[in-house]
Amino acid sequence: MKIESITLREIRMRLKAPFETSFGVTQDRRIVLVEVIADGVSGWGEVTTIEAPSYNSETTDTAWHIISDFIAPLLVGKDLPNGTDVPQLLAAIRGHQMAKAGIENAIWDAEAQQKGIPLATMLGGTAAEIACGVSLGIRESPLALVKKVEEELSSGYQRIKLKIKPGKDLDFVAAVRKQFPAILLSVDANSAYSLLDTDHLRRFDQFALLMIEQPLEWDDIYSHAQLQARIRTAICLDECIQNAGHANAAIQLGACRIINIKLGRVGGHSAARNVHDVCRKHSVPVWCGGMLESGIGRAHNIAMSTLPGFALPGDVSASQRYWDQDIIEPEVEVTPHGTIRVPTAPGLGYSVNRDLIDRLKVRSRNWKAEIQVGAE
Ligand code: OSB
Ligand code: MG
Repeated sequence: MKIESITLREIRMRLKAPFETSFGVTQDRRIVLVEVIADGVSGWGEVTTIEAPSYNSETTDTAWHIISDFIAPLLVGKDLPNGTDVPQLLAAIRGHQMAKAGIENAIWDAEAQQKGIPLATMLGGTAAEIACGVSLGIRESPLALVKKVEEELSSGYQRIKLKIKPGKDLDFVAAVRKQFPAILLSVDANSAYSLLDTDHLRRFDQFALLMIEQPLEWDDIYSHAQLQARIRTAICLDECIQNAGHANAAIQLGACRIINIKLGRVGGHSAARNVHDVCRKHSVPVWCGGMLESGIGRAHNIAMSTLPGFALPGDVSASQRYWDQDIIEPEVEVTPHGTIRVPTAPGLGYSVNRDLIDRLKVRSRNWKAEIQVGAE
């Protein structure tokens, strides 16, 4: 597969409603899309950074910089046997997994289209539909949160995740659990607590939660092992797991019982599959996390979620929960029983709405392979 051209486009998309986590409020997304043309076929990827370095260390602008100044010049014109070769080529670039994933995933899409098979199949996925949950931002009151949960449950979602932060936690979870005693319920703290809060965090044990996601520091696996030994609720790691080695360390240390896999956070489909395989070997269930993606990132998440270790409902939900109009067609829809049917067309299996992308675009940059002219 010859990488003939790479195009970066930054688009702006406004979420239907602000999304509040322990690290801040997001409404206006700045999303970098990657289009790779390989052997005449166009593949798409999304860089899943948020705008500020408050989830991990990457941002929309760091990804633009790393792809522009290092990744695109390195890859354009290269002839790669397949997408699995990309991590090796990019190994000299430390970190910046989300930037790398945007590119690698676009190459996977192009390759699957060339082979005429769905990306899910090429990754080794088997599921024809995937189970969906929702991630709900922090609300002003427990009552407002209960109403929102009710609405999502009536749309069919199989698991509800509540964002929490100190001061907006136990009362909110208690109200939801009281109203819905039997649902699959989890919480996500995005690193808002420390080990000094162990007694406080133990109080979540009373709610029979499926998991508590990333309660402690974003890069501290060891503290999570100490916490997991002291609470009953299963810890799920998100931010801490940036590669398969981290997943292995976390499992060996007893730092978590569940792992959330995000394509961007671990650096693309190859790395995600490695994390998945480590977890599966140790019978640790995984699920697909979300980063408020546009349809392109969402479509990659759907393909990845078809792997057999994805045993729990993910944060992959309908386009309409986020956007007035998504950039893929058809938009991602959720069935009344809370699943997404995996598309069967080659590659990502959705078509990309180029006109809409053009309208949402605020900057773009292109690299083309030098055309070989005949021998002198
Ligand atoms: O921690 O899972 C997270 C959004 C932005 C940054 C981090 C997270 C999230 C979400 C949203 O939970 C999941 C989604 O609906 O895309
Ligand atoms: Mg999370």
